[in-house]
Formats: sequence, structure tokens, C-alpha cells
Amino acid sequence: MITRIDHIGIAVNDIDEALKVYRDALGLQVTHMADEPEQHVRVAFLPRGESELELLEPYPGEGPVRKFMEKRGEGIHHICLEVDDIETALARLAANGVQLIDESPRLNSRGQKIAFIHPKGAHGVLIELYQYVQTDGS
Ligand code: CMX
Repeated sequence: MITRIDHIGIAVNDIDEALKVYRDALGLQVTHMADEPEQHVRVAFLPRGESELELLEPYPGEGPVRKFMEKRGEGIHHICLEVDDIETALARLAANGVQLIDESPRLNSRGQKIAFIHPKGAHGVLIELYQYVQTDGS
């Protein structure tokens, strides 16, 4: 059901500052940066092997990452697991009594299916499920 760890999301105050560590000192490469206005974040992706690190810089004001950082500061924000069938994965989690944020998948800015498991349902870790969807040009 779970095919791989897709990415680990890391909340940072300033992506450009964080890149001095993750790109310049650790030697990871940035493949793309983007604004995700629906999530109120700017993101940078640094792949390695079959997984990526995702640096998340919150917009000023509202948003889940800003709220997280106000409580906890910088650090690991979520883990994203790729699944082959997200509806079945969500149904199985619900049947096992796991607290979900999304009972059905939503589409992210790249047209991919995602859904979040509540951290209270996963021992303090925010889990994002992701299913690859073929889109034009992908
Ligand atoms: N990891 C672990 N725990 C978290 C958390 C996180 N990322 N975010 C919140 N929590 C904890 C809080 O510390 C709090 O715990 P306590 O009750 O013990 O204090 C509890 O969850 C509730 O948090 P809250 O601050 O009251 O915030 P909300 O309930 O309003 O929202 C959440 C929390 C997880 C439901 C919300 O952030 C959400 O819907 N997240 C999913 C979307 C998201 O995070 N998007 C950003 C990622 C974007 C991307 O991948 O590009």
C-alpha cells in the first residue's frame, strides 16, 4: 500500500538561510522552488535517492506552518508517504479508528492527490498521504 517515503517537510523561518545548510554545507541540490498559496508557504525541494526534503517557509499571517512554528519553532513538520491507492488507504485508516484531517483526498497545486492524518492519530507526527496522478506534461 505504501510505496515509499516521498518527502519530509521541514519548517524553516527563511528558505535562503536554510539553504546555506541543506544545499551549501550538506551538498543537496535544489530541483525546484515554488509558492503554494493555498498552503500559505513557499517551498524548496531537495531530492536524494527516491525521496526529497521539502523546506517550508510560511507566509506572514495565517497558515498551518506559521501556526506550527509559533508553538514549536523550526523543525520537522510532516512526513509524506506515497501510496498506490489513497482512497483505500484512507478507508483502512478510518476503519482502524485513526483520526484523519481529510476523509477524502484533495488535489494539491500540482494536481496530485493528497490527504493528511491528524498528528493526534499518529503519535505526534503529521502524516501526508500522496498518490501520483498523471497530469498534462507530467
Ligand atoms: N506535527 C505534529 N503536531 C502538530 C503539528 C505538526 N505538524 N501541527 C499541529 N500539531 C499539534 C499541535 O501542537 C497541537 O497539539 P496540542 O493540542 O498537544 O498542543 C495539535 O496538533 C493541534 O494543533 P493546533 O496548533 O491547535 O492547530 P490546528 O488544530 O488548527 O491545526 C493541523 C493542526 C495539523 C490540523 C493543521 O495544521 C492541518 O490541517 N495541517 C495539514 C495541512 C498542512 O499542514 N499543510 C502544510 C504543508 C504544506 C505542504 O506540504 O506543502
